Amino acid sequence: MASKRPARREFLKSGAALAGGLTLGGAAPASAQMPDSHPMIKGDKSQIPYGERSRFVNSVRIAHGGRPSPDAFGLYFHIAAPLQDSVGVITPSSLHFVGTTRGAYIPEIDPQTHRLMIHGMVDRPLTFTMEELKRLPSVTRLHFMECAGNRASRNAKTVQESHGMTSCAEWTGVPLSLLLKECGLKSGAKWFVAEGSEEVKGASSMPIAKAMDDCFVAYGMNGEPLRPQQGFPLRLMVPGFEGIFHTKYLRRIKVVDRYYMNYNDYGHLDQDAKIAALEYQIGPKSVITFPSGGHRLPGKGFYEISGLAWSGGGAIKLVEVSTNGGKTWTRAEFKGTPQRMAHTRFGLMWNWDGSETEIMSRCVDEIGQAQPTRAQLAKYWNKPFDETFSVPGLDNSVQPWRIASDGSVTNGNA
Ligand SMILES: Nc1nc2c(c(=O)[nH]1)N[C@H]1C(S)=C(S)[C@@H](COP(=O)(O)O)O[C@H]1N2
Ligand SMILES: [Mo]
Repeated sequence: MASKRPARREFLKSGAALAGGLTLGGAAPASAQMPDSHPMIKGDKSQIPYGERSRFVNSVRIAHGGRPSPDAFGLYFHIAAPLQDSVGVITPSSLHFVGTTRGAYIPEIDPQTHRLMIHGMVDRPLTFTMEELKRLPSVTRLHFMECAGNRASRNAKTVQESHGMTSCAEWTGVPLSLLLKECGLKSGAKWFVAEGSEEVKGASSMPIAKAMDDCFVAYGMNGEPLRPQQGFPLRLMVPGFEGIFHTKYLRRIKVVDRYYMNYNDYGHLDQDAKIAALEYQIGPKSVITFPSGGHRLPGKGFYEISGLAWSGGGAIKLVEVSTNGGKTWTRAEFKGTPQRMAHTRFGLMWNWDGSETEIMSRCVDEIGQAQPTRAQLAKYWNKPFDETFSVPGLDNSVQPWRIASDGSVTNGNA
């Protein structure tokens, strides 16, 4: 493993910088020129109650996996976030990915009438109004969420198509442990199940230990109430666990003594114990978001490679980037302090010499789990590593991006 920390001075000396500046090749900035002034945005007064982004910014979500969304029945399925345009670690609420279990729709819920019931193996079954929940001590945390289908693939053309089913937001709510203590857990209470308010509802059984550790019922997202697509007025947060556990429109939590099979278990959890065990906690994963599939580098010279890393196992400890197809790896720089079970932004200064190459990232989390390559995963699953290979269960493999000499970027797995 050839890993070294890039020394800034060394980097600048190595020819990336000339005459005190970074070499930007064909895209070099002009010398000092007075920038234009501009008229006001038309209809700007309408933005007083609620602001909108500039009409020059047009990054949007897309239907995931080629499935039309909404479909012929008007139902919404999975929608992917535009990671290729992302900066920092917070996904704006309007661009957060959307995961809906088969045939789900967005229920319109009046928070005044919404209730959360906690029952089952508890001493005092309780029902909370939203007002009551908001009076309780809260937590505010940055957490990623990721759907099971999110993965490096041969077919994806962009990082939005391959990895757009993950997002990261700041969530606010009440610790589930506090609510469960209020109800009083009976001895023998080992699992819990959560139920949403639409017609297709419910998450698979989750261990009580997770509930008492870091689950919370969230009513806030990115500084405002949850958006309807994210579960307004209340959702369950199960940090680091697969997206499907984060029950939206949360109305009921039942404490039970054994694993309960419910709707989500059929056709989702695998019969194979080896696969099923891996369905809970998201493995360490990283992906380069710039440059990535569909981007085009205007010419050789300096670029900051930028990407995201996350793990259900805790905070990201290390991200390494290779700019030569995996031959050597360099430690990337963190932008800000990595948070537990949250997206971490990384960057690496890179001077592209204009020749064809492949770039990729890999990461390690705080408990030492390392992100595998596809070849390593094929070996783990004892499958031939060829065009037919797909990862059973969750797939956290390395995503390579191929850079052609004309600067165009394509999927290295294709
Ligand atoms: N009530 C309810 N909760 C749900 C779902 C759903 O369809 N209904 N989808 C689940 C799935 S599969 C995922 S990946 C996450 C996605 O959360 P998001 O739409 O806020 O990104 O919500 C989960 N919680
Ligand atoms: Mo999902």
